[in-house]
Amino acid sequence: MRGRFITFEGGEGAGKSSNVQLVARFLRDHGAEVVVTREPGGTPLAEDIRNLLLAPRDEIMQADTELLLMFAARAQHVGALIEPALQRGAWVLSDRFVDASYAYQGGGRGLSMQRISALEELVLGGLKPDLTLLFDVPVEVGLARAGRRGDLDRIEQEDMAFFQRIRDTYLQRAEAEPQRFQVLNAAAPLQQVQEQLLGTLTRCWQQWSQP
Ligand code: Z5A
Repeated sequence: MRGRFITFEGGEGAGKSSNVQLVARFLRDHGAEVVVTREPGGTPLAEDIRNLLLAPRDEIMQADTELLLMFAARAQHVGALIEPALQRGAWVLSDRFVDASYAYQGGGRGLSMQRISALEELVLGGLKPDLTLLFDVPVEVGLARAGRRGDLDRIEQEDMAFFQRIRDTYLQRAEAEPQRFQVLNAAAPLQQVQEQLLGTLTRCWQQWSQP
Protein backbone atom coordinates (compact mmCIF):
# COMPACT_ATOMS: atom_id res chain seq x y z
CA MET A 1 0.00 0.00 0.00
CA ARG A 2 1.29 3.49 -0.90
CA GLY A 3 2.46 5.51 2.11
CA ARG A 4 1.09 8.83 3.34
CA PHE A 5 2.63 12.24 2.92
CA ILE A 6 2.32 14.89 5.67
CA THR A 7 3.79 18.37 5.34
CA PHE A 8 4.49 20.93 8.07
CA GLU A 9 4.10 24.59 7.14
CA GLY A 10 4.08 27.99 8.81
CA GLY A 11 6.11 31.14 9.27
CA GLU A 12 9.34 31.61 11.18
CA GLY A 13 9.41 30.17 14.70
CA ALA A 14 5.96 28.62 14.32
CA GLY A 15 7.11 25.34 15.88
CA LYS A 16 7.21 23.01 12.86
CA SER A 17 10.58 21.46 13.69
CA SER A 18 9.61 21.08 17.36
CA ASN A 19 6.54 19.05 16.38
CA VAL A 20 7.81 16.86 13.54
CA GLN A 21 9.44 14.49 16.02
CA LEU A 22 6.22 14.14 18.03
CA VAL A 23 4.35 13.06 14.89
CA ALA A 24 7.17 10.65 13.94
CA ARG A 25 7.02 9.06 17.40
CA PHE A 26 3.23 8.71 17.26
CA LEU A 27 3.40 6.94 13.89
CA ARG A 28 6.32 4.68 14.82
CA ASP A 29 4.49 3.68 18.02
CA HIS A 30 1.63 2.59 15.73
CA GLY A 31 4.03 0.43 13.69
CA ALA A 32 4.55 2.68 10.66
CA GLU A 33 7.85 3.22 8.81
CA VAL A 34 8.50 6.97 9.01
CA VAL A 35 10.85 9.15 6.95
CA VAL A 36 11.49 12.64 8.37
CA THR A 37 12.82 15.19 5.92
CA ARG A 38 12.81 18.92 5.15
CA GLU A 39 12.81 21.54 2.41
CA PRO A 40 14.78 23.01 0.93
CA GLY A 41 16.95 19.93 1.38
CA GLY A 42 16.40 16.30 2.28
CA THR A 43 19.13 14.69 0.10
CA PRO A 44 22.85 15.58 -0.09
CA LEU A 45 22.42 17.44 -3.39
CA ALA A 46 19.26 19.23 -2.25
CA GLU A 47 21.03 20.21 0.99
CA ASP A 48 23.80 21.79 -1.12
CA ILE A 49 21.12 23.84 -2.89
CA ARG A 50 19.68 24.76 0.54
CA ASN A 51 23.07 26.16 1.56
CA LEU A 52 23.16 28.25 -1.62
CA LEU A 53 19.66 29.55 -0.88
CA LEU A 54 20.06 30.46 2.77
CA ALA A 55 23.62 31.78 3.03
CA PRO A 56 23.68 35.58 3.46
CA ARG A 57 25.61 37.16 0.53
CA ASP A 58 26.47 40.58 -0.86
CA GLU A 59 25.02 39.84 -4.30
CA ILE A 60 21.21 40.15 -4.22
CA MET A 61 19.58 36.88 -5.26
CA GLN A 62 16.89 37.48 -7.91
CA ALA A 63 13.43 36.30 -6.87
CA ASP A 64 13.27 34.05 -9.95
CA THR A 65 16.64 32.51 -9.03
CA GLU A 66 15.30 31.78 -5.54
CA LEU A 67 12.12 30.24 -6.95
CA LEU A 68 13.97 28.05 -9.46
CA LEU A 69 16.49 26.86 -6.86
CA MET A 70 13.61 25.92 -4.52
CA PHE A 71 12.08 23.82 -7.29
CA ALA A 72 15.45 22.36 -8.35
CA ALA A 73 15.99 21.15 -4.77
CA ARG A 74 12.38 19.86 -4.71
CA ALA A 75 12.82 17.89 -7.95
CA GLN A 76 15.79 16.08 -6.41
CA HIS A 77 14.01 15.59 -3.09
CA VAL A 78 10.87 14.13 -4.65
CA GLY A 79 12.65 11.88 -7.16
CA ALA A 80 15.38 10.54 -4.89
CA LEU A 81 13.64 10.38 -1.52
CA ILE A 82 9.92 11.17 -1.24
CA GLU A 83 8.51 9.09 -4.12
CA PRO A 84 10.57 5.96 -3.39
CA ALA A 85 9.57 6.14 0.30
CA LEU A 86 5.85 6.55 -0.51
CA GLN A 87 6.05 3.67 -3.00
CA ARG A 88 7.42 1.29 -0.40
CA GLY A 89 4.64 2.28 2.02
CA ALA A 90 6.48 4.67 4.35
CA TRP A 91 4.93 7.77 5.92
CA VAL A 92 6.89 10.82 4.81
CA LEU A 93 6.96 13.88 7.10
CA SER A 94 8.39 16.97 5.42
CA ASP A 95 9.25 20.17 7.31
CA ARG A 96 7.99 22.49 4.50
CA PHE A 97 7.06 21.61 0.91
CA VAL A 98 5.44 23.28 -2.10
CA ASP A 99 3.02 25.49 -0.10
CA ALA A 100 6.13 27.32 1.15
CA SER A 101 6.94 28.37 -2.43
CA TYR A 102 3.47 29.88 -2.82
CA ALA A 103 3.76 31.60 0.58
CA TYR A 104 7.38 32.87 0.40
CA GLN A 105 8.06 33.35 -3.32
CA GLY A 106 4.43 34.10 -4.25
CA GLY A 107 3.12 36.00 -1.20
CA GLY A 108 6.44 37.23 0.19
CA ARG A 109 8.33 38.11 -3.03
CA GLY A 110 5.24 38.86 -5.13
CA LEU A 111 5.98 36.35 -7.91
CA SER A 112 3.08 35.19 -10.06
CA MET A 113 1.08 32.33 -8.52
CA GLN A 114 0.40 31.02 -12.06
CA ARG A 115 4.13 30.62 -12.70
CA ILE A 116 4.57 28.81 -9.40
CA SER A 117 1.67 26.57 -10.31
CA ALA A 118 3.30 25.81 -13.70
CA LEU A 119 6.51 24.78 -11.89
CA GLU A 120 4.49 22.68 -9.46
CA GLU A 121 2.92 20.84 -12.40
CA LEU A 122 6.32 20.36 -14.08
CA VAL A 123 8.16 19.11 -10.98
CA LEU A 124 5.46 17.34 -8.98
CA GLY A 125 2.98 16.17 -11.59
CA GLY A 126 0.05 15.15 -9.41
CA LEU A 127 1.96 14.66 -6.13
CA LYS A 128 0.12 16.39 -3.27
CA PRO A 129 0.44 16.01 0.49
CA ASP A 130 -2.33 13.92 2.08
CA LEU A 131 -2.30 16.31 5.04
CA THR A 132 -0.73 19.74 5.55
CA LEU A 133 -0.35 20.92 9.14
CA LEU A 134 -0.26 24.72 9.18
CA PHE A 135 1.32 26.08 12.37
CA ASP A 136 -0.20 29.53 12.46
CA VAL A 137 1.31 32.17 14.71
CA PRO A 138 1.25 36.00 14.65
CA VAL A 139 4.37 37.22 12.85
CA GLU A 140 5.82 39.11 15.82
CA VAL A 141 5.50 36.05 18.10
CA GLY A 142 7.17 33.73 15.57
CA LEU A 143 9.99 36.16 14.79
CA ALA A 144 10.70 36.67 18.50
CA ARG A 145 11.00 32.90 18.95
CA ALA A 146 13.21 32.49 15.85
CA GLY A 147 15.34 35.51 16.83
CA ARG A 148 16.34 33.86 20.10
CA ARG A 149 18.33 31.31 18.06
CA GLY A 150 20.95 33.92 17.08
CA ASP A 151 22.24 34.50 13.52
CA LEU A 152 19.54 35.10 10.90
CA ASP A 153 19.77 33.42 7.48
CA ARG A 154 19.28 35.33 4.19
CA ILE A 155 15.48 34.98 4.13
CA GLU A 156 15.04 35.60 7.87
CA GLN A 157 16.57 39.06 7.35
CA GLU A 158 13.42 40.30 5.53
CA ASP A 159 11.02 42.81 7.14
CA MET A 160 7.71 42.31 9.02
CA ALA A 161 5.56 43.12 5.96
CA PHE A 162 7.23 40.27 4.03
CA PHE A 163 6.39 37.79 6.80
CA GLN A 164 2.85 39.14 7.15
CA ARG A 165 2.21 38.47 3.42
CA ILE A 166 3.53 34.94 3.95
CA ARG A 167 1.15 34.32 6.83
CA ASP A 168 -1.78 35.74 4.84
CA THR A 169 -0.96 33.53 1.85
CA TYR A 170 -0.75 30.39 3.98
CA LEU A 171 -4.14 31.17 5.56
CA GLN A 172 -5.71 31.81 2.13
CA ARG A 173 -4.40 28.47 0.88
CA ALA A 174 -5.76 26.70 3.96
CA GLU A 175 -9.16 28.29 3.42
CA ALA A 176 -9.15 27.23 -0.24
CA GLU A 177 -8.30 23.58 0.57
CA PRO A 178 -9.85 22.79 3.96
CA GLN A 179 -9.83 19.02 3.29
CA ARG A 180 -6.01 18.98 3.01
CA PHE A 181 -5.04 21.64 5.56
CA GLN A 182 -5.34 21.46 9.33
CA VAL A 183 -4.64 24.87 10.90
CA LEU A 184 -3.15 24.71 14.40
CA ASN A 185 -3.05 27.65 16.79
CA ALA A 186 0.74 27.68 17.23
CA ALA A 187 0.69 30.75 19.47
CA ALA A 188 -0.61 28.52 22.27
CA PRO A 189 1.81 26.92 24.75
CA LEU A 190 3.66 23.93 23.23
CA GLN A 191 1.69 21.40 25.27
CA GLN A 192 -1.61 22.72 23.89
CA VAL A 193 -0.27 22.72 20.33
CA GLN A 194 0.74 19.09 20.80
CA GLU A 195 -2.74 18.18 22.12
CA GLN A 196 -4.31 19.71 18.96
CA LEU A 197 -1.79 17.80 16.86
CA LEU A 198 -2.38 14.43 18.52
CA GLY A 199 -6.16 14.87 18.05
CA THR A 200 -5.66 15.42 14.31
CA LEU A 201 -3.24 12.51 13.99
CA THR A 202 -5.49 10.09 15.83
CA ARG A 203 -8.36 10.94 13.45
CA CYS A 204 -6.12 10.57 10.37
CA TRP A 205 -4.61 7.31 11.59
CA GLN A 206 -8.06 5.78 12.16
CA GLN A 207 -9.30 6.95 8.76
CA TRP A 208 -6.21 5.95 6.76
CA SER A 209 -5.43 2.63 8.37
CA GLN A 210 -8.86 1.22 7.43
CA PRO A 211 -8.51 -1.39 4.64
N1 Z5A B 1 11.53 28.48 1.89
C1 Z5A B 1 11.07 29.21 0.82
O1 Z5A B 1 11.24 30.43 0.78
N2 Z5A B 1 10.44 28.57 -0.18
C2 Z5A B 1 10.26 27.22 -0.19
O2 Z5A B 1 9.68 26.68 -1.15
C3 Z5A B 1 10.75 26.48 0.94
C4 Z5A B 1 11.38 27.15 1.95
C5 Z5A B 1 10.56 25.01 0.99
C6 Z5A B 1 13.96 27.39 5.42
O3 Z5A B 1 14.56 27.69 6.61
C7 Z5A B 1 13.68 28.71 4.74
O4 Z5A B 1 13.38 28.47 3.35
C8 Z5A B 1 12.44 29.34 5.33
C9 Z5A B 1 11.42 29.30 4.23
C10 Z5A B 1 12.23 29.19 2.99
N3 Z5A B 1 12.63 30.71 5.57
N4 Z5A B 1 13.19 31.37 6.27
N5 Z5A B 1 13.59 32.27 6.80
P1 Z5A B 1 14.52 26.81 7.90
O5 Z5A B 1 14.03 25.44 7.59
O6 Z5A B 1 15.84 26.90 8.55
O7 Z5A B 1 13.60 27.68 8.80
P2 Z5A B 1 12.12 27.56 9.16
O8 Z5A B 1 11.43 26.51 8.36
O9 Z5A B 1 11.53 28.92 9.07
O10 Z5A B 1 12.20 27.04 10.64
P3 Z5A B 1 12.15 27.82 12.01
O11 Z5A B 1 12.29 29.29 11.95
O12 Z5A B 1 13.11 27.11 12.86
O13 Z5A B 1 10.70 27.57 12.49
P4 Z5A B 1 10.01 26.31 13.12
O14 Z5A B 1 10.68 25.05 12.71
O15 Z5A B 1 8.60 26.44 12.76
O16 Z5A B 1 10.17 26.55 14.68
P5 Z5A B 1 10.92 25.68 15.79
O17 Z5A B 1 12.42 25.58 15.45
O18 Z5A B 1 10.21 24.43 16.05
O19 Z5A B 1 10.70 26.62 17.03
C11 Z5A B 1 11.36 27.87 17.13
C12 Z5A B 1 11.58 28.21 18.62
O20 Z5A B 1 10.29 28.41 19.22
C13 Z5A B 1 12.25 27.10 19.42
O21 Z5A B 1 13.07 27.69 20.38
C14 Z5A B 1 11.09 26.38 20.11
O22 Z5A B 1 11.46 25.79 21.32
C15 Z5A B 1 10.11 27.52 20.32
N6 Z5A B 1 8.70 27.09 20.28
C16 Z5A B 1 8.12 26.25 19.38
N7 Z5A B 1 6.80 26.12 19.64
C17 Z5A B 1 6.54 26.91 20.72
C18 Z5A B 1 5.36 27.20 21.46
N8 Z5A B 1 4.17 26.68 21.15
N9 Z5A B 1 5.47 28.06 22.48
C19 Z5A B 1 6.65 28.63 22.81
N10 Z5A B 1 7.81 28.39 22.16
C20 Z5A B 1 7.76 27.54 21.12
